[in-house]
Amino acid sequence: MSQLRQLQLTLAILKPDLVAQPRVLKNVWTRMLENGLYFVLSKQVHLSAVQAEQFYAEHRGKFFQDRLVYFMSSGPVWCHILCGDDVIGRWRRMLGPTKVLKTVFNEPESIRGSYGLTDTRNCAHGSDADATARKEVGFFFPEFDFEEWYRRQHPLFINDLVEFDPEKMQHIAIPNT
Ligand code: 3AN
Repeated sequence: MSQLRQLQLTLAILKPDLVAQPRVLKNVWTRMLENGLYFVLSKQVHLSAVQAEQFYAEHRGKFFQDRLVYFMSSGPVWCHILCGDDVIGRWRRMLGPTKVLKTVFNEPESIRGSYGLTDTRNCAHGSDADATARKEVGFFFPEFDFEEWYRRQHPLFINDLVEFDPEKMQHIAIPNT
């Protein structure tokens, strides 16, 4: 039965506004773990303006592009490859809608509703579909091999044979499994 299930992978970015507030950052990580999201790989990155512009290439020319690029390169971000059942939808639902100025009223319990500052400085990112997740994971973790992960690591994650290592900020195989 469990072999028919396939866990999904996604990219989460915790943005500079959130990373700049250590207690809030910790709260968000706690929420993620309590919601049963698995951390496959994590890294902290300080994007250059050029990299931020490349990552958000779909927003080229929009009125908020400059402020988005400036913001995303203004300080370090945490990038996480997450996995879980329907993790793309679950993580995006935890985030709440993009536009914080409405979300604080409509979904105050969501991460953006709780901690978002403006429509641009909206705490965090989540890929919106499988194909986007592949592309975005590749942007930050070019070494990550999806097929290899599904072959070797997926059986451990799907059977919950992993535990969270806070030093590495990732779930690793429980010894002797
Ligand atoms: P999401 O991150 O929720 O998938 P996108 O992809 O539409 O939303 O937008 C990417 C980022 O661009 C948002 N996370 C936010 O930082 C910024 N952004 C989007 N729409 C606006 C807006 N109307 N005003 C200011 N910033 C925006």
